[in-house]
Amino acid sequence: MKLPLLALVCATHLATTSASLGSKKHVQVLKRQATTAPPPPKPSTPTNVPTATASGIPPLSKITMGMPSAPTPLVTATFSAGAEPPIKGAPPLPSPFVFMLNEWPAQDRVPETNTPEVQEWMKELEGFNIPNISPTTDGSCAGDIEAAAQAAQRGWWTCGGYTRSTDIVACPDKLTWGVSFDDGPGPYTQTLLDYLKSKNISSTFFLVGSRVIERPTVVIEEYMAGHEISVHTWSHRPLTSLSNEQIVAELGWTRKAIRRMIGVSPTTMRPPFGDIDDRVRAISLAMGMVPLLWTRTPSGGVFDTNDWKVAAGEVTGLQSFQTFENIFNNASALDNGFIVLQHDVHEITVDMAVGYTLDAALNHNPKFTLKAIGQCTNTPATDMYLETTTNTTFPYPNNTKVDVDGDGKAETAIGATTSDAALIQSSIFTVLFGALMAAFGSMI
Ligand SMILES: *[C@@H]1O[C@H](CO)[C@@H](O)[C@H](O)[C@H]1NC(C)=O
Ligand SMILES: *[C@@H]1O[C@H](CO)[C@@H](O)[C@H](O)[C@H]1NC(C)=O
Ligand SMILES: *[C@@H]1O[C@H](CO)[C@@H](O)[C@H](O)[C@H]1NC(C)=O
Ligand SMILES: CC(=O)N[C@H]1CO[C@H](CO)[C@@H](O)[C@@H]1O
Ligand SMILES: [Zn+2]
Repeated sequence: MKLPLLALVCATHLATTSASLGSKKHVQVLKRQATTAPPPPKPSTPTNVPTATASGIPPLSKITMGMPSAPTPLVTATFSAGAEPPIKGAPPLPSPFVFMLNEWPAQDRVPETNTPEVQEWMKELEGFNIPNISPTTDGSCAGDIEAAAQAAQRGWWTCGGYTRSTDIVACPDKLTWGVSFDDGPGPYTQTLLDYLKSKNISSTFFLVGSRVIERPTVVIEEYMAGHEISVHTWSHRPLTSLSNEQIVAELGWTRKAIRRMIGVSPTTMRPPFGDIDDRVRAISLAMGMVPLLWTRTPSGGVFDTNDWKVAAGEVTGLQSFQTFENIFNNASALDNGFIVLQHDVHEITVDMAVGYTLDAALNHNPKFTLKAIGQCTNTPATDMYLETTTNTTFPYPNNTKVDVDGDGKAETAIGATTSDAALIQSSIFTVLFGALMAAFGSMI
């Protein structure tokens, strides 16, 4: 359906423009970080400064862009082809991956869409009502005022925090943290895996296809250690800015790369920057991938640890740690659990997690339970992959339609009664976090 143009920019959009600028900055920072000098450190006043418990991690005050690198960690576990994965019914591990240049799209670029693979994956959209929503200019509110004005109808998360009943945005149980790491595998992911193992913590890993083909053994170790594997696109672009074919290509190639390494295809995905709308949702769901976001408030507040801003030289390690503490404080007051954005692609963000933030979470009072997102949402491990799921509604089956265009009229039984209520505006977060994100905003 064609969306009507709105003359007025809704209040929610105005309130959240600064948050979207944050994610826009993220895009730019990722591109220029190799050449740009860090700005002078901003003042910070952390309440308590911990010392790292893990060995080899610098003091928090030294964790900042440009810090000296530690040696790249060595692989600590190897798994042979044919090894049995920890997921019931999963196929044995595939043969070792051999990279062939002509078998994969160029890294970190939106894959070409005129390829047989993408044309094949496009067939997965048949029978689905993919809303006719125009791509946004660049995935930011400020970059596309017209799209921002339609954010509510588009169900655009970036620009107002709009979610639908099919999105997973929190863990249901109070004081439960759904742990996840994005953008890897990176050169220091191994350090994180060793730490998670030593503390018996499971995480969800949102993998970038361009990284998957670089570090297949790390992907295998993540999976074999019982962590959850999810799709985080091929080139990490804001998906709302891409065409249907490009979104299919981004998801399809990443799913294919993951399956090549571990033999299974994730039933979940996380859009880069959280940039999702009803068109992106519909395509993801049609391809059998349920969107997993992170906890966010309609006033623009996000449970974003800012760890990526440390790697980009925008905030210090101390400031990011303070952000964590604030998230923990506020999460403690929630009636449900929470999902926080963290990254494992940079050495700095791994140091933050391994040296400080995971420890702070484990020692938190009141006590937090740390689980991977599938675990915290009581999703059986087998449901996390297409090859092993026995659930007829997760991911949503091909002939099931949900209210993907967000006009309040669900096209199917699933979501028919819940789609309207699913707007985060009407969720409990509204009341709880009304004032919170103003505080976050001023820190960034
Ligand atoms: C989805 O359903 C349509 C129409 O029933 C069908 O043409 C298409 O092949 C199905 N796709 C998958 C992946 O099953
Ligand atoms: C590790 O955690 C799982 C729950 O995630 C629990 O069942 C198991 O007993 C724990 N193992 C150890 C050694 O603590
Ligand atoms: C299947 O997944 C849905 C979530 O979509 C969940 O509510 C339901 O309990 C699951 N069913 C089984 C049998 O695990
Ligand atoms: C209830 C609670 O813990 N509120 C905290 C949320 O985080 C802000 C900082 O962003 C603190 O000032 C509040 O105390
Ligand atoms: Zn990301």
